[in-house]
Amino acid sequence: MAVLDHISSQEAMALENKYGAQNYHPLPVVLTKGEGVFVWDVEGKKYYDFLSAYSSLNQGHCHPKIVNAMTEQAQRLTLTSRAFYNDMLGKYEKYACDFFGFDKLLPINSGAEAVETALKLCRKWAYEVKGLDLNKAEIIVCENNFHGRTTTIISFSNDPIARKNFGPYTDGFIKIEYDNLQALEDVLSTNPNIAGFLVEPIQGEAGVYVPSEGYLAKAKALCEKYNVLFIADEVQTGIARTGRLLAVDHENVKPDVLILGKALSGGLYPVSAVLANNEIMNVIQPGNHGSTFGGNPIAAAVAIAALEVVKDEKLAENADYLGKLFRAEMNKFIETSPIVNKVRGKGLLNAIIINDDEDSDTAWNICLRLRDNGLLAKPTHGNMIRFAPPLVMTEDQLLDCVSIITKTLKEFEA
Ligand code: IF1
Repeated sequence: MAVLDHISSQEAMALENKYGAQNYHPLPVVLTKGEGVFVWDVEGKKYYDFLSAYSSLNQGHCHPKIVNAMTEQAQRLTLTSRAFYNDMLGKYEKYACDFFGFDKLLPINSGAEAVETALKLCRKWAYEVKGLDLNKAEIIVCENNFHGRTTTIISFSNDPIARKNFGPYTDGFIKIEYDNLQALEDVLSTNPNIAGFLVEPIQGEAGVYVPSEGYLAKAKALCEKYNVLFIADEVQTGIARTGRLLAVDHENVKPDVLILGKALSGGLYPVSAVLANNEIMNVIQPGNHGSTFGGNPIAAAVAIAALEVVKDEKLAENADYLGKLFRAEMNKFIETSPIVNKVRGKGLLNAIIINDDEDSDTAWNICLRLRDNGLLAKPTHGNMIRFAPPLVMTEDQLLDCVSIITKTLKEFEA
């Protein structure tokens, strides 16, 4: 079998199952093509993508402007490493700094790497600027966080599947309840070694858990009071997903350290970044941190194009508008149906809570049926289904999706 020969869904899944490490449990559907809000499987069936690669494809699949930027750059210069300058990185850094309102950007690849970058930056700042005693710095994180899968990041996860048997774990993290300002102030006011507070503006993996209004702004104010860095992980919530450019923009919060990934490339390439102002970022000096591919010319070209699309196509405004419509339509349905308890979210990052046990397979079965009915979504934690379509969706398409979803849910009412 030549690599480019056409294969069936069954064959493709069998190959992954036999030759791939079994670190995922994908929904059984094999995709071969994507365009805008749609994907096609190898048998030619068309689906709405209602996951967007976990909010990476905010600009839609294969956005022509981003594809052009990528292919043009790929034919000119792909990688220099940071041993040399290249003519794209500085342009991108300036563009992104202006776009998000920071002095400096540190380019890296995956979301987890960007989180690691922020943690290192925070610790170094704590010793060199704040003046903590060496190796005493602690960073506050939240229960049920998801920040990636490196050894340090899973050290402060409380998901047993993500962390069990991967020890020993990295020290220096204190876990508090999410959306609990008192818990935050209790630690800040009693522990003088706190360097930073790492937080997701909306907890994605935890089931699109939106904190109380004012939580982020008040948490930021507490961080300021105790001279602690407010580190926002906007890997999933950023880049227009929640109806603002950043989810912290809903509360006019400016993080000290901003972490971006996923849709920073529009889903074409692993591109992530950490942004901060000079007072913080300047603690990083040559040799302290980096990556062979971080800041490569393709990543730079792709990220500029991806951000231009967000602005030119008013994706934040569209996500805001369609998100309100989606929740309103789902709430109408919930009033008439026992199968769904709740819809929650912001912009086009939403989840529905299925009326069944957390360890039931109802949500999984609903996702299989959604697939049969032409829409792809994935359960998060047993009884929840995350809905995060590309932000380039039209109102007609969204309403079409609502009817697929409600029709499918009705099939489970009995
Ligand atoms: C997987 C979840 C989403 C993230 C935040 C950092 C990262 C992520 C807030 C790391 C990644 C992904 C990874 C993906 C599943 C997914 C996910 F369900 F696990 F939580 F999106 F909701 N910060 N989230 O959400 O970024 O290193 O992956 O580029 O398959 O593990 P990464």
